[in-house]
Amino acid sequence: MPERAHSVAEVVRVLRNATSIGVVGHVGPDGDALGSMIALSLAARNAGIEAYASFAEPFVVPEEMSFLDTSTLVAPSAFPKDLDVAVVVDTSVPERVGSMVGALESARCLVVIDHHISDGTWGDHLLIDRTAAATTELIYEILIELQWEVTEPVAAALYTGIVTDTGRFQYSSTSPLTHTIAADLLRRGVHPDVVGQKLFEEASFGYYHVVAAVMGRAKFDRDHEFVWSMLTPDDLETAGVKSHETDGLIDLVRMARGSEVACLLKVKKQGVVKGSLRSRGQIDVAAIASSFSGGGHHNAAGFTSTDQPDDIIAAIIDLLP
Ligand SMILES: [Mn+2]
Repeated sequence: MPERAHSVAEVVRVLRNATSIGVVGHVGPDGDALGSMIALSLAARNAGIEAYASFAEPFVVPEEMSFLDTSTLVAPSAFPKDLDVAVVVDTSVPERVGSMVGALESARCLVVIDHHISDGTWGDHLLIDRTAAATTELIYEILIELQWEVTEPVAAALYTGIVTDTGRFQYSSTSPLTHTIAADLLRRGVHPDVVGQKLFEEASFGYYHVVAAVMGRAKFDRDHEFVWSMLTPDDLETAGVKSHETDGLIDLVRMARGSEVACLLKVKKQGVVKGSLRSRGQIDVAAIASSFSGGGHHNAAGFTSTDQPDDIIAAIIDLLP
């Protein structure tokens, strides 16, 4: 597949003529998904177009992103059907938008904007750019082309996508363009210190106990340069912490010097296990994730499994050199 399927120009043409727009991100939206939804819908509404954003249940905006302008956000049940243009952001597969599929497919036309590896078969118009560090980089490019105003709230949403998906401008996906876009967003009023504090420097006190439990359980297989740990439903319950507050845990698990690959297994109540994988660059963890029907990028990927945690870890170690 080419690095960029279809063009910004094609998406711009569709959006320019839209009479109503609904933007949907993947379930459990991260900063990039939520930032993309908010930025595009808000800029469209400011441009005089009827516009909404939503995502499937659980419909909860993560606390650390609650500083964003959520005025275009509606509950999934209130998301309009038969929109002129529906836009899927930060994923390109129907399975990742959960219950929103029906509403999206009832739109006159479906646009998909994403930066993940994909077969790119869903939607009428696709913009899939694997070189983009964040979907909000693509949204930024589209808004500039459309000449829809990038106000401070729009800029803050775009910046949130970039700063979270690049690990604060650190992952290998970070490009000169990433910084150029970020620079323009600062010029438009984004305060990186304020956004950074909200996104990265606040947690509930209960989170300390979750960190202690997960880090205390970590194992380091030095032969395979593989470090891993597990989060249990009990950890969350005891500490009174919600699952979405634990997105940063993998960044602690992967710190061990001498580790090449890290894995965090989050065991859910129904015996479902969500796995996060990270690589320092030698190993393609997207390939490992795909053996569990998951996906992602070379250095960061994820999957869902109903196997026992020990069996999952054994299967991963089998795939390591
Ligand atoms: Mn993303």
